[in-house]
Amino acid sequence: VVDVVALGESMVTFLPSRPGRLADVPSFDRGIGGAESNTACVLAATGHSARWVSRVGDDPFGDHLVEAIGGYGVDVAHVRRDPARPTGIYFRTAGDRATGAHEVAYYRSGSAASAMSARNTDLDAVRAGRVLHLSGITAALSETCLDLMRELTARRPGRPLVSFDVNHRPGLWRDTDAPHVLRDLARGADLVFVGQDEAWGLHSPEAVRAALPEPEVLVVKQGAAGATVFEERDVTFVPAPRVDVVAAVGAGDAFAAGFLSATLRGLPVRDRLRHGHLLAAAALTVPGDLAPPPTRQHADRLVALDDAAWG
Ligand code: KDG
Repeated sequence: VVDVVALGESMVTFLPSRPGRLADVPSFDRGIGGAESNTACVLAATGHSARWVSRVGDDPFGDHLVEAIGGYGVDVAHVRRDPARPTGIYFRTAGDRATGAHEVAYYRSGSAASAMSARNTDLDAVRAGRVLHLSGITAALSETCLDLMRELTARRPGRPLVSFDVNHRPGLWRDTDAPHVLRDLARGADLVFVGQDEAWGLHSPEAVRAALPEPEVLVVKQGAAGATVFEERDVTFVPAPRVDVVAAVGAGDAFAAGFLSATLRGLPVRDRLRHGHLLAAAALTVPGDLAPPPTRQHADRLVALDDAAWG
């Protein structure tokens, strides 16, 4: 059984080769993006079996995504090629170091992945892992993608552990009431990751838990401060290490990978959070979405450092 199956859209990413506004930058470096495949890549890089399920165009960017994500050791056998629709792409700046604010320009509407549906997706392959990792981005792509998300978060016996990263991307939502839709989907998950800044206007982790009691495990990420986990009656806050941020994008995906990896290994809650923080720190300190993570042995040694080292 594969450890983690991640489903979602991935895109070829274009990162400005120098600082500045997107309107001014003359050239870009190519990377890969996609929240769910990022998580799968980090999991594979830390020794887990991971599968990415998606659709891409039958075009060179689709080839690149399948090859690059497969190159991380992720199983891409269930990625479908769509001859009629293109692979999505997007451009983004690294963002302001202090505020994390960055510019994003998506070219993904009508993409191959936006045509994903419960009918054209191999649901058995999607549910074949110990964990199914999803994010709120998919729900914003199209009606058929939203239906697929509802199908996958419906509580049913024998399903894998359903992990849901809220990932509210305001630029992707138009007429729909995104907070409402995302909260409904989160209710159906077993493990939810949500940033305090995207948590329905609520101002404390406790308020988020009160509004979202259903998931067995709720992780509220509090930016540079750290994160709080609610699990049964326990509430655990673990501070994040201080790092010099190069680009925040991809950090949430890496955090989810670290937390999921430690969950699969049955580690205690403090260590699950520390593994999340550690892999997020690796992603925060590179310009692209993905950083080479520490090996599992190395990460275990860092996680075992005493509290003073962890702030
Ligand atoms: O978490 C990183 C993602 O936001 C990025 O890779 C692009 O998936 C993406 C999106 O839809 O914003």
